[in-house]
Amino acid sequence: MQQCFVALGSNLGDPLVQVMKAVEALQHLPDTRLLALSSFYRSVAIGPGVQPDYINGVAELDTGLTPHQLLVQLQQIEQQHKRVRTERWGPRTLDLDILLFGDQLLDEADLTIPHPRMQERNFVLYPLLSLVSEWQFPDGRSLSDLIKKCSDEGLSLVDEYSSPTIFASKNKTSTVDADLNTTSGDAL
Ligand code: A4P
Ligand code: MG
Repeated sequence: MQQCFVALGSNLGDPLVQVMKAVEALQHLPDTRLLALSSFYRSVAIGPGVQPDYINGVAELDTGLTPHQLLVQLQQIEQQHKRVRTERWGPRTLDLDILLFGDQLLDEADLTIPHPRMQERNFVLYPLLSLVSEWQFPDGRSLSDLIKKCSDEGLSLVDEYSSPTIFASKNKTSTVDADLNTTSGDAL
């Protein structure tokens, strides 16, 4: 099993509902447990034109899938949310990106890990920091160093999800089902 982190983002439809439905779908991935959910942030969109704000967060998983198997599963969840791919960085109902997969480094046509743009994005780094106080990247940089250089401008915490939610411990064998409407901030 590998510890991995998946970024969730949405800025079309009802973004908070979309990401919470995606969290439910993550709980049903094969050979995978949802360990924790970060604080969630509203963030100003980076991309072309005028776009609605995003809702962004990070999920921590424990998975027996390979990185490519996980990517296929995440793309299926995106499709179930009627994601239409138009222009790069265009608005989307749901975006699920693999940020980190254990200490693996991948640079393939369809999959780069760590996610190539995560180190400069406040809407990724701040939610991640709510889950892990420190992380060493393969290039030697640390999460705490990156955060020091990364402004939180354009980010605001979502009230209902301002603290991380713990679903299961890495050492347990079964997943605890948490009620997403009531667990914000409550460790199980
Ligand atoms: N791909 C390669 N590596 C990965 C990975 N680690 N995880 C490939 C997931 N996919 C990965 O992705 C394009 C291709 O990237 C996939 O087919 C996969 O094989 P996509 O989801 O179809 O397209 P995209 O997300 O528009 O492209 P890209 O370049 O991944 O965009 P980013 O960098 O994810 O940026 N602003 C705010 N505030 N919040 C956001 O969440 N997100 C984006 C998307 C732009 N602006 C944003 C946000
Ligand atoms: Mg993506």
